[in-house]
Amino acid sequence: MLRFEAIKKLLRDLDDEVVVVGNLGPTSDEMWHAGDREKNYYTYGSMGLCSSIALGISLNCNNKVVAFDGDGSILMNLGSLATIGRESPANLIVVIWDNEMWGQVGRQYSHTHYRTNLEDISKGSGISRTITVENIKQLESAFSKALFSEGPWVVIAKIEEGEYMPVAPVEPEKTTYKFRESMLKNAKT
Ligand SMILES: Cc1ncc(C[n+]2csc(CCOP(=O)(O)OP(=O)(O)O)c2C)c(N)n1
Ligand SMILES: [Mg+2]
Repeated sequence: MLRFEAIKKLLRDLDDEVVVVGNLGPTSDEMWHAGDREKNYYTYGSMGLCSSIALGISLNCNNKVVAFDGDGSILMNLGSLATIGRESPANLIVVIWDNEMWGQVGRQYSHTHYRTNLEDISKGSGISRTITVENIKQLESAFSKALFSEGPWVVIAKIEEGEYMPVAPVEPEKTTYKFRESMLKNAKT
């Protein structure tokens, strides 16, 4: 499965109120090329922080919040899974795009290519709703189940690395400003 094809499918019919936080680099680029959304939050530069940022957002709003994380980034901040297990927000879905590599910086194999199992680590962190998917059909079915049930969910999506899209023309300050404005429209009181 190619991440860009999968991202296009998952975002195509997604409710406008669902927040999607993108891992740095190609994942955020692909989210933008799939169609920019008010509630997309792109984390350029912030390796390891995608799921942590999504966790923080999920604890402060009633929207469903989705992290589109990467295997390398999650490996750099495994504590984020432990904290997600500890806080257990029902509105959080973490999708880990697992290409078994640090793709953007040279496609070196990551630990998931060897013996590290991120689904087992999620379960060991107290996250009971987990699944590993290998193709788009399985992913769509897991994602829709996660959207319409209580989480937190961790979905490990095994992907092949494809060609990269051009870097998206987004700036961190503008992304944050636009995203904050959009969240304030329906802020918790
Ligand atoms: C703290 C920090 N260390 C290293 C980098 C350089 N870097 C940028 S992307 C990346 C790999 C990310 O891997 P993964 O999350 O699996 O995403 P992929 O590129 O495979 O889509 C690295 C090492 C960085 N941006 N920040
Ligand atoms: Mg990777």
